[in-house]
Amino acid sequence: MLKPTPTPTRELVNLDGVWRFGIDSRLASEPWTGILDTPLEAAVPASYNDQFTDAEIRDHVGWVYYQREVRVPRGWSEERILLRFDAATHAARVYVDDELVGEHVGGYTPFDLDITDRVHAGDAFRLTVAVSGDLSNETIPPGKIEVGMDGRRKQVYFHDFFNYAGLARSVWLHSVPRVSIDDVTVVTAFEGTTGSVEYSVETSAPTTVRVRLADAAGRVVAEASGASGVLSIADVVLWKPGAAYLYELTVEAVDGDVVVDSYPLAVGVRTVEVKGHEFLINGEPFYFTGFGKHEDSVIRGKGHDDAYMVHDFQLMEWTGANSFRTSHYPYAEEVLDFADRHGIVVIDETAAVGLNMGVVGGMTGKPPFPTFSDQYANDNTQAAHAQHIRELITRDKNHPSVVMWCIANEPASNEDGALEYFKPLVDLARELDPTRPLTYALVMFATFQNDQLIDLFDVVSMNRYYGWYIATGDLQTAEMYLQGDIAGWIERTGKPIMMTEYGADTQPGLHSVWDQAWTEEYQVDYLAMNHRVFDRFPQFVGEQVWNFADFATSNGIHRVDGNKKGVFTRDRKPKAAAFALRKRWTGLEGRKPGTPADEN
Ligand code: BDP
Repeated sequence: MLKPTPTPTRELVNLDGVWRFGIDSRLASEPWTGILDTPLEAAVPASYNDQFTDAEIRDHVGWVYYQREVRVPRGWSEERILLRFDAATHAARVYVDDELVGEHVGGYTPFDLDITDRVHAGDAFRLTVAVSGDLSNETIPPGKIEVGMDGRRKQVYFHDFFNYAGLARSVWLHSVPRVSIDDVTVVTAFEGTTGSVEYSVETSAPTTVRVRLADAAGRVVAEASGASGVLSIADVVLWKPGAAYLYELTVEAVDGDVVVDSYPLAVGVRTVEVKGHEFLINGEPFYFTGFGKHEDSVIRGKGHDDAYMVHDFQLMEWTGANSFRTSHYPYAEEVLDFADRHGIVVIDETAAVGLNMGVVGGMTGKPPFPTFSDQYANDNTQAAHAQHIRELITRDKNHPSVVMWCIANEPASNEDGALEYFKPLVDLARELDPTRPLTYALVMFATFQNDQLIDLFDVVSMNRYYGWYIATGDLQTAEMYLQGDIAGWIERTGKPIMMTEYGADTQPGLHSVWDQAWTEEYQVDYLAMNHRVFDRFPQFVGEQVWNFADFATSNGIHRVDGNKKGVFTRDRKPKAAAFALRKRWTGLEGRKPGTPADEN
């Protein structure tokens, strides 16, 4: 699905701002049939939960309603008119005046609704959006609604970040021509100094398609006509980690001499490949440094914010990070565009987090009932997961920054049924995108002895907390565990291995000369221990610390004002570990990880 972009043939109106807001329990039965009877207003884009002081709103189970008036530009009478929601977490029903015009399930992928037949150019309409943050065992991510002793419904979930809900990304009204470009796919490669861009274009009706590729200075370097083909670029400049270079592909649908639709796509020419135990970008071994992140900030929750985005990328660059994982859901498209432009490498993860009943069993990893069963991850869950993968890959397939899909975070890959659940999903992902490697982030209790999934995937991504949840405060023992664990995976798989999570909760300002959990020194020493071990294995292809910044979680006695494993605080102040990572990742001290000794 193409991101709405202004072009000579397309226009858009941004609908962000302050909307009328109400929760279902306080509204009349059909809130969309008139002006919402509510004293509340909520900002968009932002999760609604922390905007109010009211606990009933923060922890609301059920639907909330957003409403505003929208005026259709008067010049749009010949156009198709669409509403675009960059995200509605986790489900939405959309009403134009009194009518339901569409629904969407899945909180982190966009959707378009064609409302051409319901609105008129120049006129205003009432837009009402019902959004639900509810999670069940058949949603991605999964959850469960429990009813308490007082009859209150409560959302329970099996992931470690606050279940923020609402309109956390932008909303648009946009125009698309009657005959339009509906999708564009590019696959890039190079041979010596010649690059290639294989493209294919889908249009809403048969029409002539032509494409032209311009370099960063705007010079046209290749042209072609036809809905699919291969463009060749002499003296290609590759998109590289840390050295982004983008061409612009202009796709046009033409009728005789008239351009009926035009759409621009940024294209980075690069290849990605897994070979033996190496992860290759442009044929060269790549070593990931960086973080698992969250879309999370005070007040706006998961609301996208350009200023936070710019600052987060600045901090990543400052620490020497070359990559991050979109843990644990697809991030706003603006984030991927930014990564494309700045040469930051992305592991793009689905929202499939919590497919693991073992987490309920705590450190024993013993599920109260099987994860892959009618009770929990069943056929409907799998169908929702499949649909989510479709929407993710359709949205993000053209981003050069995205080098790998992560299909799930910490699924119960040690349990029976995992293979049957995941095999069709892996097949689907490979069919949708045969070019990128696949991975899943491996939970601690899925070991090289009991994991049932790794053969389906290309890269071993380990989430490991030796020295934190296991061998707490005992880095010597932790080091032995970690060493044995990595060695076991190498022996079993021969695939590239990386650490997608390792971290220690840290309260800034807490200090100790001992190996004392929660202190800034312990976080530094914990990371140093991990790095010592990683550096012993040439098969190791990367390290992404958990987490970039502290973030909000649900209540729990093991969480103090959220998860504190951030290298930065929630308001992005560095803890001591940030300086330690900067030294390692920028090579200020010794050699940068992943660089052969003779390059130092
Ligand atoms: C891992 C999860 C991550 C948690 C982290 C932690 O993947 O979402 O936040 O543990 O416990 O299991 O900090």
